[in-house]
Amino acid sequence: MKLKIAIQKSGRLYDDSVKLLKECGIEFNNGVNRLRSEAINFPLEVLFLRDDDIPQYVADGVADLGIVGANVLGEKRKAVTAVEQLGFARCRLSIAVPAKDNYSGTGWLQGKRIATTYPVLLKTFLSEQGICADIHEISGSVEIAPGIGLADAICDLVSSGSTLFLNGLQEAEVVMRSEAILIARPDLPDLQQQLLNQLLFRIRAVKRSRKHKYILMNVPDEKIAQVTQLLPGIKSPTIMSLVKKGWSSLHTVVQEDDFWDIIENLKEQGAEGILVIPIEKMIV
Ligand code: PRT
Ligand code: ZN
Repeated sequence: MKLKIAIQKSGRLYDDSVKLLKECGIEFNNGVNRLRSEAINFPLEVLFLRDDDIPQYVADGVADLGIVGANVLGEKRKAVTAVEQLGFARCRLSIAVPAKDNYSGTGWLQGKRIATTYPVLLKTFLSEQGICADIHEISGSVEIAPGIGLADAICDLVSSGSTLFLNGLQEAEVVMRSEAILIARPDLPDLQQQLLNQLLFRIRAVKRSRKHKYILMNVPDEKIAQVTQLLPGIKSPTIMSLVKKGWSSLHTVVQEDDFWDIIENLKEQGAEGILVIPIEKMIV
């Protein structure tokens, strides 16, 4: 009895999908041109597929699980369960119009030709907005469509925005926000469900650890109360006396985002020798 998980064969999801499984302690070979690989130390088989095919394979039960962008899942509309957001491959599906045009709101799109590889998501968005437009489905290089006179606007994925900029386009509307998600077939048998639970436990420990850092600092004894107050959400840090009299070492776990906000205040309160250390797994 094992779980089969489909991940992208190559592309933007590949590296982070492999990294996540490996950080979950799962060892497998992922050499080029492999179609499948058996994990050595977990009952898991990894199938390498095109991302567009993953929802169908999971819906058909050929794979039990899959990792895809929420955008692909939204477009394909297959009968699968979204299990967990994975926090990588973040992007948005956006409508973009020529930068020189004076975009004035969704009314601008009325009657326009919009090129996209996401006709289903675009159609839903436009009808929610009460806009009637002409959707041109194309299979790639969407960003050049307005420049060659194929369309007035496009609907495509954006992350940094530089592709739009280089093609003289401006982002006009966000149709959906996306990130990689773990999907499962809906009728997962009990034993596979148990394996999925084990895998999820590990995935959540990895996700949590990515957001947190272990920090250590030396603090004058009389400042321990003030410094502790600055550390958000921490009730009881570990405090150990240093050999140097009147000083202690304070250890705690903080969310990295919070940490950067308070570092100056910590230093003002006399904290010294601040070390920030990555956490490999975090189990609560
Ligand atoms: O071969 P296969 O079909 O498996 O791969 P693919 O070519 O269809 O997909 P791939 O590898 O390009 O993307 C896989 C997934 O990564 C997408 O479905 C999204 O969920 C996610 N993702 C995240 C992105 C981007 N960011 C992204 N920026 N996918 C594509 N892009 C493209 C976008 O289409 C545009 O051409 O990058 C360009 C814009 O990027 P910026 O940074 O210039 O804005
Ligand atoms: Zn694809």
